[in-house]
Amino acid sequence: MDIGDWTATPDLNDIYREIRDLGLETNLAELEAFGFTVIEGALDPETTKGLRDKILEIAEARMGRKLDLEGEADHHEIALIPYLLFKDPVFKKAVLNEKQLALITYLLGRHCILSSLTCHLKGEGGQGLLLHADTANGIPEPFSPYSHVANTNYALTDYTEENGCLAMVPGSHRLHRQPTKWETGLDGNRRYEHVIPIEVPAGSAVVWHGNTWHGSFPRKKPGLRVNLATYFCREYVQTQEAYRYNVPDGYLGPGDERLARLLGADLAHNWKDEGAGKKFADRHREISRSRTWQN
Ligand SMILES: O=C(O)CCC(=O)C(=O)O
Ligand SMILES: [Fe+2]
Repeated sequence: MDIGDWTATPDLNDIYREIRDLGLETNLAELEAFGFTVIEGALDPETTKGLRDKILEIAEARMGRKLDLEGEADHHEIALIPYLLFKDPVFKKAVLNEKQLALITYLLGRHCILSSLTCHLKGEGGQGLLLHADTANGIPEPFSPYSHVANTNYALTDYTEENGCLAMVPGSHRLHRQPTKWETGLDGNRRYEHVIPIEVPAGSAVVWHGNTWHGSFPRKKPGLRVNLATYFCREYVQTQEAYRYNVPDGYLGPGDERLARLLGADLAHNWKDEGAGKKFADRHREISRSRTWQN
């Protein structure tokens, strides 16, 4: 059917049309049905390599030693490499990648913001990252059917279970709760019976609803699994990383309106003596007019 300019779904009309134009309707159906979807080839090979090389360079500087992507034997389990956005222009490309951003916008509305941009750099060993929903940090159960947070996970090395890839529990976004301690395991006799490995080539983007149970498998061989977690939230959720008042001078240029919004430029709250300004009034008007959670 043609999507009209329907007054009941003002933002959804635009987001849906964009998703259709980008050829992502199947991804949208998967996201609704299973709580996650894979966009294969979301990144071209050059960007995938650029992101991976930069992350390794940053990780080496943090750890104070060389890392070996293929043969690394001394980095075990997972190290979080945080606050990547401002470290190189290539990270901006990942955040603004239009396919994943269209699905994130569907889940969180066009006023969503970037919460963090991190790598979970994984070497051999450990128990993996146990199953969890990202809807956390004080958001109470039962979770709402709509997302407060949502995630795009870029595979920057090939994902296989042995390599330590992402783990998902299909359909778990409908459970509206965190897994119990008996439902979090990935390995051996504690492995949760419904978990599946997301085995996809480097350059893929996996997008999921904040309620979906996921984690990542322990790596069973030397070398490194490199990801990029592009984590978004609604405007009322506190971001993990401090962007809003820390955008470097000159970082935003012409055409960067969406990025500015993702970094908190149009947040209405947190005023001082100037009081509630125009942004507050505009947002209030939009919210009272909206009929769907996609606004
Ligand atoms: O290790 C991974 O790729 C999963 C990371 C994760 O749970 C997240 O980014 O929310
Ligand atoms: Fe997570």
